[in-house]
Amino acid sequence: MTDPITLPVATLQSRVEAIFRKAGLNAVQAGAVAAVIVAGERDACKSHGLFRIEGTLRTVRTGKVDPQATPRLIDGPGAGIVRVDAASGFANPAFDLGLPDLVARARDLGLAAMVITDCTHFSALWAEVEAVTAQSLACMAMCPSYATVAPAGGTTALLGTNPFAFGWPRAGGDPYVFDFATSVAARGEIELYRRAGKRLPEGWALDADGAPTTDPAAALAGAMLPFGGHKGSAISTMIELLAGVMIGDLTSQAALDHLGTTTLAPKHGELILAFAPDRFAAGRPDDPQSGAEALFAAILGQGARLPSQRRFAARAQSLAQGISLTAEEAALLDRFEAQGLAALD
Ligand code: NDP
Ligand code: PYC
Repeated sequence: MTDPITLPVATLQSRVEAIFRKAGLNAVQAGAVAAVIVAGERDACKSHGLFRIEGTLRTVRTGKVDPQATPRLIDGPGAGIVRVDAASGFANPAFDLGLPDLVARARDLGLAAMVITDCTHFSALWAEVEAVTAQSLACMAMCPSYATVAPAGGTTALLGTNPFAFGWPRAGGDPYVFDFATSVAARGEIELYRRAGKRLPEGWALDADGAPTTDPAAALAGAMLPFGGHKGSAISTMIELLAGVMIGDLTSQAALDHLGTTTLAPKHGELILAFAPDRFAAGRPDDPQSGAEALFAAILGQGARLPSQRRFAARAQSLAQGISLTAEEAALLDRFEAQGLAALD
C-alpha cells in the first residue's frame, strides 16, 4: 500500500511529464499537458488535476488524439486573429505557440483573438487566462465540450459543459480570474461524486428519461443542467456559436458524434480574446486599473471573496509546502510510471 506523499511542484511536473512521454506523447505535448494537470492539482482544482491523467491516456490509446502532433501557426485571415492549428493534438501546446502573437497583436490593436482548431481539450481555462493577464491584458476564453447538458426547459443532452473564463490583470498581485462550467457543475465534479458514492445536490441533472435525479451514475447517463436556468443556457449557446460554429470547428453535439463516448477527452476548437485596457480607455480621464481596484475593494469590503482567491491560496500553500497527494493518488502515479498505457487495463 502506497503512503500519502507531499511533492514539490517541479517534481510532480517531472513525474507526470514522464508518464506522458512513456505513453508516446512528444516533448511539446507532454510538457504542456503535464503543466496544466499539475497546475490543477497545485491549485486544489481536483476535477482537472491528476484525476485527468487516466482520461488523457485513454484518449491517446484510442487514437482520438495525435500524441506526436506539432501545432502550427496559420496565416491569419485578419490582423486581429491569430489562428493555430493544433494538428489533432492537445489544445495546451497550441495555446503556448499562439500566445506571443496574441499578446503582440492585442497590444498593437487593442483587441485580438486566438482561434485554436482541431484540438483535444480537457483542461481548466484559468491557466490560459492567467498567461494573458500576466502580460497586463484582460482576457476571455471559452470552448465547447461534448453534448452532456440539456438546454433549460429541454430534456436531452445537446450543449456541452462549455467553460467560460475571464481575467483582469492587477499590478503587483494575483489577477481577478473567474472560470466556470456553464453547467451547474463541471462533468468532472459529477464523476468525483460518483466515485465518492455521494448523491448530487438537487437541480444538477436529469436521468436518461429526462426526470430530475441526484444519482451521479444516472446523471452521467442522462443530462446535466445549465447553471442559472435560461441564462446559463443562453451563455452556453453563445459559446457553441462563437467557439464552435463561428471558428469553423465542432459544436458539442458534433464533438460527441465524432468521439462516440463521453469517457474520452473531446475534440473541438477554442476561442481566446485579449484586450489592452489602456487602449480602450485612451482619451478618457479615468485609469482602468484604478477603477478596477476600486471595484474589487468594494466587493471585498462587503465581506465577499473574489473568484480564484481560494485557488491562489491553495497555490501559495503548494508552492511553499509541496503538493499533498493521497495514498490513492500516489499509487496511481506509481502505476502509470511503471506500466504506461498498460496501466489502463
Ligand atoms: P467552480 O464552480 O468550482 O468555480 C467557478 C468559479 O467561481 C471559480 O473561479 C471559483 O474560484 C469561483 N468561486 C467559487 N465560489 C466562489 C465564491 N463563494 N465567491 C466568489 N467566487 C467563487 O467551477 P466549475 O466546477 O464550474 O468548473 C471547474 C473547472 O472546470 C473550470 O476551471 C473549468 O474551466 C473546467 N471545465 C473545463 C471544461 C472543458 O471542456 N475543458 C468543461 C467544463 C469545465 P475558486 O477556484 O477560487 O474557488
Ligand atoms: O469537467 O465538464 C468537464 C469537462 C468536460 C471536458 C473536460 N472537462
